[in-house]
Amino acid sequence: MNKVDVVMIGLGYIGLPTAALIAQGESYVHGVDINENVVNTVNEGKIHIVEPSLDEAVASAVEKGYLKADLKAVEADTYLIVVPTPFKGKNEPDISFVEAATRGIIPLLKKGDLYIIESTSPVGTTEKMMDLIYEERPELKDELHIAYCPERVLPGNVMHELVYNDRVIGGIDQKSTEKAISFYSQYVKGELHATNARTAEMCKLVENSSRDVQIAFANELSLICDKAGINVWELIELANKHPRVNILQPGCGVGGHCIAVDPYFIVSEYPMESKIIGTAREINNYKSFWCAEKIQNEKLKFELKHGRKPSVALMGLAFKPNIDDLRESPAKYITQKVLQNDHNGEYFIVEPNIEEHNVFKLTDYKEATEKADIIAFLVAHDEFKELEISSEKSILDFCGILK
Ligand code: SAJ
Repeated sequence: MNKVDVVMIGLGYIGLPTAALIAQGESYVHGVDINENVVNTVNEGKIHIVEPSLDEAVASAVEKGYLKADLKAVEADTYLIVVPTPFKGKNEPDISFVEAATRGIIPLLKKGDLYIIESTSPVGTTEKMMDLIYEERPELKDELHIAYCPERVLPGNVMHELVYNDRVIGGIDQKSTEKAISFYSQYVKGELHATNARTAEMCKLVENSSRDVQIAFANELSLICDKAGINVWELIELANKHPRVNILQPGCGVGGHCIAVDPYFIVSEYPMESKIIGTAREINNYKSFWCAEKIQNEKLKFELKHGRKPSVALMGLAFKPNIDDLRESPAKYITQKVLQNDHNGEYFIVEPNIEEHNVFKLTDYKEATEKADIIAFLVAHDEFKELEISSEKSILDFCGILK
C-alpha cells in the first residue's frame, strides 16, 4: 500500500473537489467521511453532488489509486479539515464537527505534520484547535504546523476556481504559514497571500458578509422603488453608469449555505459592533417574506377583479440562477409560504434544473406560463428569459427577468 500524503476530513461540496484536485497532482489522498454512502460512492469512482467536471476528476483519481475514501483517518503528512460549521441555538456557529474531526486525527499526528482548517469558522477556532491538540499531545508542542485557509469557490465553477482563485493563508506562527503556502502552491495557480490565522478566519466571514450587505442594498432599493413607482432594474442600470458605483441585483432574498449564514458568525460574536452586517441579514430575509406577501396580494386583487381564484405559476426553486441546488433557497421558502396559506389553490411549480421533487409536483416552465393567471418569477434562470408571455397575465418579476 502507498504511503498517504494527505488526509481530507469531509468529502462534501468543497472537500471532495479539493481531494480530487490534490490527487490529480499525484499525491495519495485518503478522504474521510462519516457517511458510509459517500465513502462507497467515492470508492466506486462516482460522486454524490452535482458539480461540473468533478465526476471525471474523481473517477480518474480513484482509478489511478491516488484517491481512496474511508470512514476513518490514517497516518499522513498533511491533514485538511473540510467539514460543515452549522448553527446551534439562535444563529450561533457550531464548531463541533471541526472539533470531532480534529479529535479523530490527534492520535495520528507526528512531529512536522501540517494541520489545516478550511471550514468556515468563527475567529479563534484555529487557536482553539491548537490548544486542543497540544493538550492531548503535549510532547508535540510547537512541533506541528497549524494553519487556516478558507475556500472561496463558487458552486458550479469549483474545479476551475480551486486552481485559479487567490487564497489567504494564516498560520498560528510564521513557520506554519510558510509550510501551508508551500503545500497549496503544489496545485493552486492563484496567488497565495500570507497572514495570521485570526485574520484568515475573519477574511472568509467578511468576504461573504460584504456580498450580503451589497445585495441587501439592492433589495432595499427594490422595496423603495416599489413604493415610489420606479423600475428598480432601470434605476440600477443607470446608477451603475457612474464610474464608481456598482450596485448588485435585487432578488427574492439571499440563499445558499454561505452568504446567508457566514455573517451570523460575526454578528453572534460582535453584536454591538456589527450593525450593518446584522441589518443586511434582516433586510435579505425580509425580502423573501415581502415577495410571498406580494403574491398573496396579487391573488386577492385578481379575485376582486375577475370574481374567481387565479392560478399561479411559481417560477424557480433553486437558491440562485442556473443551478439545481435548493439549499437555503428563498424561492423554496416563498413557494412553501404561499402554498401553506392556500391549500386548495391552483399552482404550477417550476424548476427546470431538476427532474422531480419529493414535496412539490413540478410543471414544465412553458406550460406553467401558458396556463397560469399570475406568473411570479422567483429565480432568474436563463430559460425564463426566452419566454414570450401574453400581456393579459399578471406578472411579478422579483428577479429582473423582464428587464
Ligand atoms: N444574489 C442576489 N443578487 C446578486 C447576487 C447574488 O440576490 O446580485 C443572491 C443569489 O441569488 C443567491 C445568493 O445571493 O441566493 C448567493 O449567491 P452568490 O452567487 O452570491 O454566492 P454563493 O453562495 O453561490 O457563493 C458564495 C461566494 N462568495 C462571494 O462571492 C463573496 C463564493 O465565492 C464562496 O466560496 C461561497 O459563497 C462560499 O462557499 O462561502
